This record gives sequence, structure tokens and C-alpha cells, in this order.
Amino acid sequence: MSGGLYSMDTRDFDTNLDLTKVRPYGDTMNDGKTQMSFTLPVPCGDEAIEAAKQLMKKMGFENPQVVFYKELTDGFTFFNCYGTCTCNVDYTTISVPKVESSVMDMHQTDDFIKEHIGRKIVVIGASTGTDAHTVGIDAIMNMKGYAGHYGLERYEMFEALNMGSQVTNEEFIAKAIELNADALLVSQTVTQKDVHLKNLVELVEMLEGEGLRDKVILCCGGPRISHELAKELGYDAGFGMNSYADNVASYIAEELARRQ
Ligand code: B12
Repeated sequence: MSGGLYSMDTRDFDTNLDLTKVRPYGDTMNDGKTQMSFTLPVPCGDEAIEAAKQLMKKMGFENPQVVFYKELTDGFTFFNCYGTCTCNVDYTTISVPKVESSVMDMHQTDDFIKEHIGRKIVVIGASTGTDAHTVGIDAIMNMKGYAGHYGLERYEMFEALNMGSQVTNEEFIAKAIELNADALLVSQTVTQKDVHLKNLVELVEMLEGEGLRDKVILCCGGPRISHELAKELGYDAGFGMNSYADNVASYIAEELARRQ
């Protein structure tokens, strides 16, 4: 152990931690304390609070407490609850599929592309279908970037076009053909009634129909997207919360180099 107290993992001190039986904690290790929030379609009042507590019990929480509640509108109540979770998971057996790529910063990626590809990479991005959320795809593509990570438009070795939101799969594919795109980036935020699945799968099928699927690197991203889901849907890679242009830029550069 080096670096003194501040660099030590505080978990090293707790002898009660068993990674084969992990559960939430609030005050002391393994106490199970959990915060839950939800809305019930019932009027705000004592009966609503009792309903929330009973639901917490049915969900398996011991000692349920409502610590905050508020009427959202007539007939709807929002709750914050605390309860004790009694189950646990074996953290040591968990394995999550991940995008196989290193994560380089903008300059390293540009240098990698110069050395291994020798030309600019053409990338098109859009929030497709009925999805009107633009902030995610902007975060990845905009010149100014997001949270201190420059977007693809800022990269010297990417030719990046952000088509915005509510772009149909037809328009998206037409643009990919017109610009001879190397990589397509799809953003999906709304997942209500699984609309994202339908839309993402439709794009894959249309690309296959055009004979284009194998000619492009196909990525999707959004708050409810995982790499595992993306692969299941026929994408090359998926990027979820806390991903930045660095992640997808590094992946595209390395994947294109692999395919050459
Ligand atoms: C802003 C917002 C809106 C704005 C959007 C404005 C705009 N120009 O984008 C407006 C008001 C228009 C809107 C509308 C709606 N919204 Co809205 N909205 C949000 C809100 C508050 C923030 C979303 C956001 O900007 N996040 C910030 C960005 C940076 O995060 P991100 O999208 O996750 O992106 C990151 C990663 O996911 C990833 N990423 C994203 N895309 C991609 C793509 C690639 C290729 C890669 C590599 C990475 C990547 O990188 C990003 C940076 O890390 C969320 C709630 C929330 N707090 O999250 C609800 C939310 C997303 N909206 C929601 C809903 C339901 C709607 C509406 C259906 C509401 C309605 N009934 O009308 C409509 C739908 C409109 C439509 N047709 O799409 C729900 C979605 C629930 C669900 N799972 O389906 C949320 C979660 C709110 C909620 N709790 O109910 N919304």
C-alpha cells in the first residue's frame, strides 16, 4: 500500500465487507439501507402514504418509511421512501460485456488515425425516429463537447456531421450513402414501450437490405443503452451513461484499423 491514508481504499478498513454478499448500505456496512422513489396514481394523503409503505414491504423492504411525499397533480402522489434491503448479490461472479477498445484523448486518437488510417474518418450521427432528445448526440459530436471532453467535430481526423433529432432511418441511410460514411452513430433516449428497440432494429434491417451493414461501423448510445443490448440488436458497439466522444472516437479509430 503506498501514497498514505488519502489514497487508500476505505473498503480496506472494513472487515465486514464480503464481496460475495453485497447489499446497499447507508450508515454501516451491510445495513441494507436503500432509498426508493416512485409515483402512485392516488390522491395525496394518509392512505397514499400507507399504500406506499405496503408496496415497499411487498417489494421486500423491511421497516419501510416514507420520508418525503408531494402531490404532483390532482390524483397523483410522489414519494421518497427508505427501507432495509435484505437480499444481496455475489459481486465476484459478475461479468459485463464491454466495448473492446482503449480510451484515448482527442490528440492521441488523431495521431492514431494519422498513423493507422492515413485519412479522415467520416462519421454521421443523429437522434433517430421520433426521438427529439438532442443533448446526448450533441455531447458526443459538438465542437465544444461535454463535461470537458471535446466532441467529434473538434477532432482533426474526423469529418463529423450531426444531423440532429427526429431523423428518419431512411434520411440517415441516404446521408450515409451520399457521404460514404465510415461510421454511423445513433442516439436513442426515449425507451417508452420499447420504441428504441423497434427503431434500432429497423435501421439494422434497412442497412442489411441496402447491402451496407458490413461496410459501416454501427454504434448506438443513450442513457438506457448498454454494449450488451447493442450487440444483441446487431450493432458493433453500444455506449451508455457517462460515455464521451473519447470512448466512441477511440473505438471507431481502432475498429477501422482492425478492419483494414
Ligand atoms: C431535456 C429533456 C427533454 C427535452 C429534450 C430537448 C433536447 N433538445 O434534447 C424535451 C423537453 C424536448 C423532452 C421531451 C420528451 N421527453 Co425528455 N427528457 C429530458 C431530460 C430532462 C434530460 C435529457 C438530457 O438532455 N440528458 C443529458 C445528456 C447529455 O445525457 P444522455 O442523453 O444520456 O447522453 C449521454 C449518454 O447517454 C451518451 N449518449 C447518448 N447518445 C449517444 C449516442 C452515441 C452514439 C454515443 C456514443 C453516446 C451517446 O453520451 C451522452 C454523454 O455522456 C431527461 C431526464 C433526465 N434527467 O435525464 C428527460 C427524459 C429523457 N424524457 C423523457 C420523456 C418521457 C420525454 C417525452 C416523451 C415527454 C412527453 N410525454 O412528451 C418527450 C419526448 C419527445 C420526443 N419525441 O422524443 C423520459 C424518458 C423515459 C424513457 N426511458 O423513455 C426522461 C428520462 C424523463 C423521465 N424521467 O420521465 N425531454
